[in-house]
Order: sequence, then C-alpha cells, then structure tokens
Amino acid sequence: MTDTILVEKLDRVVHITLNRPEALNALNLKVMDEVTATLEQYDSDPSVGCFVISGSPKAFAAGADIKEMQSQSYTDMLKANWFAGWDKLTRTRTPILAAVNGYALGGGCELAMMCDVVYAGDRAKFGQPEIKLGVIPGMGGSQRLTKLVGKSKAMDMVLTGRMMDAEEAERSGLAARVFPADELVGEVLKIAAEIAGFGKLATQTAKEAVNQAEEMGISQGVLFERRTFHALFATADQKEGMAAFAEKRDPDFKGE
Ligand code: CO8
Repeated sequence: MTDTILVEKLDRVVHITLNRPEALNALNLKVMDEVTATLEQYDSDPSVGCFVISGSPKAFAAGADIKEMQSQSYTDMLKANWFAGWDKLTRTRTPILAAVNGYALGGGCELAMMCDVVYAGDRAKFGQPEIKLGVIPGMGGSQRLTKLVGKSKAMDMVLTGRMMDAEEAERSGLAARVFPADELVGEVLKIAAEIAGFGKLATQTAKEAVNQAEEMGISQGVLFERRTFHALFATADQKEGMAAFAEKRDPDFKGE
C-alpha cells in the first residue's frame, strides 16, 4: 500500500509513478521511503529486470518538498540525515530508467540523475533552482550534474537557477534521448522491456561496470571491466547467448 506513488508490474518491468499531483510531485520523506522500499522489494526478484520512474505530464518532480523542509533547523537536518535514504536508490543493482516529462527541478532533477538513464519528453524542463531559496542542491546535483554536463554548464545552472529545455539536456549529455511528450512513457517502457529481456546478471554487471567509470581511473576501470567480463563466462546466460547467436535463434536468458 503506497500513498505517494503508483506501482505497476508489467511483465519484467516495475513502473513507479510519482503521484502527488497537488504538489507537482514534490519529494517529501514519504516519497523517498516509498520509492526506495519498492526498489528494494523488487531488486533481487528474478522476475524483474528493469525499473522505470516517471511523474505526471506537468512534473516529473518540482523539487524536494519546500514546505516540509521550511521550518527545519540545521540540527534537525543533521539528526535526520535528511534525504540520505535516497542513497538506497543508488545501491539498486537492477537498471532504473527515468522518464521525465515537465518539470524536473532541484531534487527532481537530482532524482532523475540518480537513475541510470534519463529520457526526456520534448517539453521537459531541468533545473537546480535552490539558489533562489537561499540553499544549494542537496541530493547530489552539484556532483552528478557536473559529471554529466561539465563544470561550466553546471555552474551556470547552479548559480543562476535557470531551466534547461529537453533539447539542451540531450545536447549536453544530461538526457540520453528525447521523445514527444505524450509518447515518452510508452517509449521508455518499451526500452525497459528490452533491457529486462536480457540476462539480469549481464545487465547488473554492465551497470556496475559503467558506474565504475565515475569512481576509478582508466586503467583500474578497464581492469574492473575485463575481470567482470571474464566472470560472466561462469554464467549459463553467456553459454545461451553465444549458442543462440551461432544457431541463428533468439536467446532464452534465465538470469543464471
Ligand atoms: N515543494 C512543495 N510544494 C511545491 C513545490 C515544492 N518543491 N513545487 C510546487 N509546489 C506546489 C505549490 O506550492 C502549489 O501548491 P498550492 O496549490 O497549494 O499553492 C502546487 O505545487 C502547484 O505549484 P504552482 O502553483 O507553483 O505551479 P506553477 O505551474 O505556477 O509553477 C513551478 C510551477 C515553476 C515548478 C513552481 O511550482 C516552482 O517554482 N516550484 C518550486 C521549484 C523549486 O524551487 N524546486 C527546488 C526545491 S529545493 C530542492 O529541491 C532541494 C533538494 C535537495 C534537498 C536535500 C536535503 C538534504
């Protein structure tokens, strides 16, 4: 039972829809708890191969819930370790796709960037407007945006609080692809189904390898990739995938 999100399992894909329309899907603590509990519930389920997180046509999420944070003191924030629970999302091993329509501002943009791939509707607006509230990004925006779009554009976004449209987001590396707004969720669910159809051991390993590029230097990263590539030769899915290619048939991956 969830209050702030809708959860739908479509074959091997779990689709989480942020659902606080009265607040443009502002992220309060309950949203964080419900999203991360849902991810944890399905992450190790062999029948689930990909997650999709979306919002509404007007807003993916218009930020952290300003009204919930407004009266908090420094000590309150520190004691609660406010929003540290989102780290659980980044520990999810199954790929997570963000389908962003409308506003992805502040924590909304940061949530999208925590996902593995960002797909945007053509009317999406991304921004880190915290500076206008007297604060700065607090869910990783200063770090992830800088890695995605580079220092100069990240500074421009964080210091002015301006919004970036979908075309600029794709051009600068924040969004992987742009779709017409009303087709976005359907297209992303199709991509998720394709990913979920591959062997889960391989997709999880691919996600780990790409994420290592953020953490390691090139020689360590390439070694990590090579060793995990070697390790996949211990799986039945590698035997199946290569046999299917040689036999000119579709593979039947079991995630083993
Ligand atoms: N928090 C709470 N309520 C919100 C938020 C929000 N972030 N955004 C919108 N709402 C509410 C509005 O208050 C309004 O409620 P009501 O009808 O009760 O007045 C309702 O949603 C609809 O919003 P608007 O009437 O403002 O809709 P508009 O179409 O006129 O404007 C905007 C849309 C431009 C998106 C506008 O709502 C806006 O500017 N929202 C705030 C955007 C923002 O500043 N986001 C950043 C928030 S701070 C943040 O995310 C920090 C993240 C890190 C925290 C980490 C802590 C450790």
